[in-house]
Amino acid sequence: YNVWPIEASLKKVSFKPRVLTVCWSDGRESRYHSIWLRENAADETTVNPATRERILDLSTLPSWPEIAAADIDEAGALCIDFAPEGRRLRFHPGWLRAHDYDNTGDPAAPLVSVKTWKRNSADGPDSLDATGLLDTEAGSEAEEAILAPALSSILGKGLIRLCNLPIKPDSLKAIAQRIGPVRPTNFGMLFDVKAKPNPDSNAYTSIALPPHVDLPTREYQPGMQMLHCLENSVEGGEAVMLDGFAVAEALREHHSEAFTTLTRVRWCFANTAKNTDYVWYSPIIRIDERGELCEVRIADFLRGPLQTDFEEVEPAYEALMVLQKVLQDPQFAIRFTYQPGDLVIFDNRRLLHARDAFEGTSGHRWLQGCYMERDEIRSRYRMIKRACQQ
Ligand code: AKG
Repeated sequence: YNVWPIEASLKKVSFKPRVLTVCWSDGRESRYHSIWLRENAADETTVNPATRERILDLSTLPSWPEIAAADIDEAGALCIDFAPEGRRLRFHPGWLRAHDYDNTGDPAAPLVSVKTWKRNSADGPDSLDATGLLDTEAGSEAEEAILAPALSSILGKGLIRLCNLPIKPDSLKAIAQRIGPVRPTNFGMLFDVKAKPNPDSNAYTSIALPPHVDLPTREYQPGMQMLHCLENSVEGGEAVMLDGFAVAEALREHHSEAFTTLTRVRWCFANTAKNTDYVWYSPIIRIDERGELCEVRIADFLRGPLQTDFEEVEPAYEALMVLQKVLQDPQFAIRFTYQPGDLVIFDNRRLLHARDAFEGTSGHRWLQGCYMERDEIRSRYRMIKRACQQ
């Protein structure tokens, strides 16, 4: 936790009561506010050493924290005497440098740069051999050698196909847990995608499924989905996957009015079954405050009746149909046939998945699936990177 790479050493420190300036060995100068430094100290009055969570409430300090003295100690760390507390606190130079306000780049930028792709993109989605993943020791280099590139692909391209995993029913749980906790839903911890009697989802039939995300009917639709093939001997049932962000970017570029309408109008997504009644309202494309894409919510078979201003209804449907046409453009979709032992892991708030109809009597098709949050992928990826630095 306290190990931060030291890019440069501290050379000189100067201060005013509320601002501290340091000069680094490579000539850079960094400024920090006293209140920011006080809040971010790592001592045990500020952070609980057991949990590494903050326990300091700034408003309980006698007054605004100010700097009474500052120097660089023999180990090269910055030491500050804070007034009026009279507390001397120490700051690791690597940490200070890593958190310099002037560091270039957005601290909240994605861990891996997002690369949208189409069917013929040179840098399209990857397949990886995951033979032996479950035989590796958890946290070992052998496990991380498989997980690191897989997680990087998921973060950057939204999708990875892992091959040669066990074809044992329920082994998905152990595989998923190598990354992080699974998100259970009303379909269970794991769900079985196979044609079954009395299906409670179109996925559990043999009909074709259009490009969709799963569970758009939830306020927070799962960030990740995993589909693990246990059997596939049917005619048909080819898997289809599209990068929903590539589709949204194409709309933004070529059909800007439709794009804007899709980011504005809230559609209803509903799934009313015998024992559950899930409903949520959301735009089909969501962008953040900087205009970056953050999610798509597309699933025609789970859209409920639109209720919006009278004047919005026709433009909303026009935009929807532009989207539906673009989704059919073959330049976006990749296709593949699941092999037993394949596991696809994809960002369910970015990627769209679909399948062709299959002939239910010609053989068996059985996928097991589960959900997970994007946070788990990011956390696991950071942990692997952290292990590499130590
Ligand atoms: C789902 O479970 O949401 C599916 O779309 C299943 C996909 C497939 O059967 O290939």
